[in-house]
Amino acid sequence: MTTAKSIRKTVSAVLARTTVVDIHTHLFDSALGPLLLWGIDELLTYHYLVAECFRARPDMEYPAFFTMSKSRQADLIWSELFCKRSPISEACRGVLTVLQALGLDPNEASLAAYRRYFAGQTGRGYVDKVFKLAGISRVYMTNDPLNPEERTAWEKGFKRDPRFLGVLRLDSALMAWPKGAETLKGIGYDVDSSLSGQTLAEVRRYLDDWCRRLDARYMAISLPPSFRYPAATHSLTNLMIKAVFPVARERGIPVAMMIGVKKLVNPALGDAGDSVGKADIATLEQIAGDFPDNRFLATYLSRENMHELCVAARKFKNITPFGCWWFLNNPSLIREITAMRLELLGLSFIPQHSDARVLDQLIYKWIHSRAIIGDVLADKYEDLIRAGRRVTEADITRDIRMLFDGARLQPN
Ligand code: RAT
Ligand code: ZN
Repeated sequence: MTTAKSIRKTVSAVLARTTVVDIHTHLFDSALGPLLLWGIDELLTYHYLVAECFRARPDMEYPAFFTMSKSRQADLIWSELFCKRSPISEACRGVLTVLQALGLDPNEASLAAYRRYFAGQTGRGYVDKVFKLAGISRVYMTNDPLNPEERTAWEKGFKRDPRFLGVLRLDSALMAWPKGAETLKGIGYDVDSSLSGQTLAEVRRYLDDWCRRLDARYMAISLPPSFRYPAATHSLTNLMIKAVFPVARERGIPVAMMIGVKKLVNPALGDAGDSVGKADIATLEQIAGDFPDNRFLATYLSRENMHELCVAARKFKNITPFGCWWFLNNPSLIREITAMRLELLGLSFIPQHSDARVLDQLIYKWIHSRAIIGDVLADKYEDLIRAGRRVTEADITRDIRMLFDGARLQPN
């Protein structure tokens, strides 16, 4: 039996040997070739670090950066954020953790040694290594059939790596309707800019076809803070309730809604130019209540919404909160959000996803998150022991599996 004294050690040992399922990444099966990013240049040009580079170099014009080659950008970011000052931010610290875990010295003045190391790695072998270091068994991709490169690869077909699960991402098709209608038309769906019965039926056919082709385990969309339901005059709301939810229900898969992103508040920053806004939790509550046969994975970008999400999940069993998304994926906030969820929801949520865009990021995102989540869990077990409850290693193993095995994403 575990005592309050040894609990921290036990929790971290159990966490270290439990592999996790990462339910939201932007990674790809290595059979999809160049779509899977990895290596030092990709790590350093992660959009989180691009934004930070402009903090260090406010004198630099945006185009001056974006017209540089990727390796020049990486050199600049290394010099500005890692050499001229201490790499304190979470995104910077992440790069150090990756280098250290790979056995590299994170104190190099230039990137030459790192580039030599990564040049010696090969696709599938490197995936094995990273999964092992990150303690991961499976990752969910973010698949967009409207990306021509991706669509061509799926249409051609390839032998899938069972560790990379498909997720149909909806943003490009549905967000800026009727913009997506043009593209859907171009790939054989008879839609027009209206939301007539015929168009909705064709959107459903698109979703169904591509869920089947990808073997999609859920459908996902990122939504602005202004997203509202009921507001059936809004085309996005209509597409969600009349196309996405019915298809998800028929297929027995969840819909992931990632809410609160204000796209391109600074367009000059590209991927790094999005911001956060507070959304209206009543929308999710009403959706969960009106569509009780659908399952919803939900995360928000604003800290305040994350508290409201816990309350909403207590009211609606078809809501599963997941992850600490993007600007919330920082140690102080992960700690706060995880504690709050354990207190309000017990073990009925998915504590974290990596959002990795670069394979190697899995290493740091999971090393960092495991440490914090382990700490918070240990606090909670200590509280149980203080209240006279016995806690065994087997209990802890069962609970941690429950949090990280992705069972809530299994099809109905
Ligand atoms: O965290 C990020 O990298 C964001 O740019 C987004 O990818 C976000 O996670 C999303 O999936 O929309
Ligand atoms: Zn993402």
